[in-house]
Amino acid sequence: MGASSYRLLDAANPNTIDRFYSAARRRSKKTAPSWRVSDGLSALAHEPAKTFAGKTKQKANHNQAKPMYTKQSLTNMHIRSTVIASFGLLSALLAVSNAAQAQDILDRDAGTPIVFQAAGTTPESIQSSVDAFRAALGIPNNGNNPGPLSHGRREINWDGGNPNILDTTAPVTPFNVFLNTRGSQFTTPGIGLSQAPPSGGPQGGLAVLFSNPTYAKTFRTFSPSRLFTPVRSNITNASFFIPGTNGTVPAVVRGFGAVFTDVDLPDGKGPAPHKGSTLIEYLDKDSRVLFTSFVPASPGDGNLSFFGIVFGDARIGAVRIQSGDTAPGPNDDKNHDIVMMDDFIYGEPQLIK
Ligand SMILES: [Ca+2]
Ligand SMILES: [Ca+2]
Repeated sequence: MGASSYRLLDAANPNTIDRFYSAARRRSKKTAPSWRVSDGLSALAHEPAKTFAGKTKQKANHNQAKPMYTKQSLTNMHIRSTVIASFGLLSALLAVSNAAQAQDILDRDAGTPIVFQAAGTTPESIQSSVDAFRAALGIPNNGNNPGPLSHGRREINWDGGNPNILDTTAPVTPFNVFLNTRGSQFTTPGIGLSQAPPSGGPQGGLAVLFSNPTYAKTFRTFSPSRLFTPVRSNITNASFFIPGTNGTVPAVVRGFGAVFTDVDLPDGKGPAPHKGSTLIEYLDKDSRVLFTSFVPASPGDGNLSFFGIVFGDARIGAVRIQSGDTAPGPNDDKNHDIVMMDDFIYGEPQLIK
């Protein structure tokens, strides 16, 4: 695919977009067809790009953009403490929605995961939470080593091992770049998944991929210099395999966490429960929902969020992520919370018993 095919949302080429999109949908496979879809998810998954109306983003609660959890609170935090814990209005609203969900979906046989979450204006705002999550998953980072391995974790930062790599990769699904080396496969009901810097590089980054120059400032990386995103969808599915088997041996992991940029909702306003825009759903090997949570928000451009959970044993077979309430393309404004993803961190894939 050439660079021109990145310009998928270019309104000047609707026929090309539709043809590409149709072909992509015929190719795409769902890894867990029995996923229980939360309100509105399916409707959002294929939301078409809208025109860029140039609306001014509502800078809600700029001053509230700060870490939602202290380092201390991250230690031994589990579902029920997350439900109970509240540090200010944002956390209180999150807790309310978490409480309702936890009551509804928590599988009593699934164990109680430790929850790690943070949000704020800078990478430092979430760093301690990410590091605590890494430690809980295990040491070492197993890199590209073949499995099965008994300990450690895997990480993907989308950066190609070098912050100077600024290429925008063509959207593809399934995304198999790390299938053999790190035991994870990603799919989307959209056209595909791409790695890109917010702007710049040979293909222009997200600003060109989505034909929206405002994206250069809307998003920021946690690990320089690239982010990860579905194209023509806000849904990313992850499944796991034993590294070194090229996807032939399915696996389960103890935990999974992801970094997000520019999660604006919930913004602390409005009646509770106030729905978030960004959601992670964890499923077992039989596609039963183990746990679901919104990702904490930090309103304002380019802020960062992290959410991850760790179970006592490897029982997560798949993860479904809704990043933002709308597929990328429109301006990030009061009507659209556009969100990009950065680092994925997960437990060492284990054989399914
Ligand atoms: Ca990165
Ligand atoms: Ca946003």
